[in-house]
Amino acid sequence: PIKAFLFDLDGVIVDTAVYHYQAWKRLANELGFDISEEFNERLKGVSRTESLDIILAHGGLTLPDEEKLELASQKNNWYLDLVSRMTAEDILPGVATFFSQVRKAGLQTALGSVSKNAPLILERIGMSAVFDAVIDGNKISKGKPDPEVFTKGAAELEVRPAECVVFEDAVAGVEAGKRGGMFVVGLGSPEVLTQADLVAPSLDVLTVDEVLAKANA
Ligand code: B16
Ligand code: MG
Repeated sequence: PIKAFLFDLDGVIVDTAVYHYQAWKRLANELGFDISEEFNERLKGVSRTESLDIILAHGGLTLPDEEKLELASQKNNWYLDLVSRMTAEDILPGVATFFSQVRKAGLQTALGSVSKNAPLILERIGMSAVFDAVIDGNKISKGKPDPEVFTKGAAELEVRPAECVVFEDAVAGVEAGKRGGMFVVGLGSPEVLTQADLVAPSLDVLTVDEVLAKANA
């Protein structure tokens, strides 16, 4: 039976995906090209350095590592500027209700984010003490679609992968959960999140009972 729920951060708990997109777009524009929202899907759940590599390849640019470090830190500064203005009001609709159901059901929770800024974001939105385990970009060596971020979460909670449900909005994150041997709830569109076991537009339209019924079936 399912014992734990593992949550992605960006796009599941808060909509920082929009901030990442704005900051990357600004960087691309300064480098003389543009990125679209559709292209941005490829960056979701992917680490900062890998995202930059994907963007530079898209713009047909090859740059020395030194310069790449500088660009990545420039992007992060713009991103942090947006994050610093976040409050609990930025928590996505349905998250609070869903978490109270999670607690009532006696399930354990972990955060599974490849973002190095995850602890800061949790603090901004007042959710630092909500998760039983927090796995973020500072604790892992491989980003999504590698399952590391979720298998580490399961290990820290002392549950088996088959006892976990992953909640993800990104193609790479859904793949990570599946490769980790977990039941994956995709939050977004079924045409994009084709590998997910169950897809809903957001946590707002899901109940814990409904998820448990499907994951335990
Ligand atoms: P940072 P998640 C991911 O977070 C984002 O989806 C992805 O767009 C971002 O590049 C990555 O974190 C790294 O973030 O630059 O803050 O370390 O979806 O795994 O919560
Ligand atoms: Mg995400």
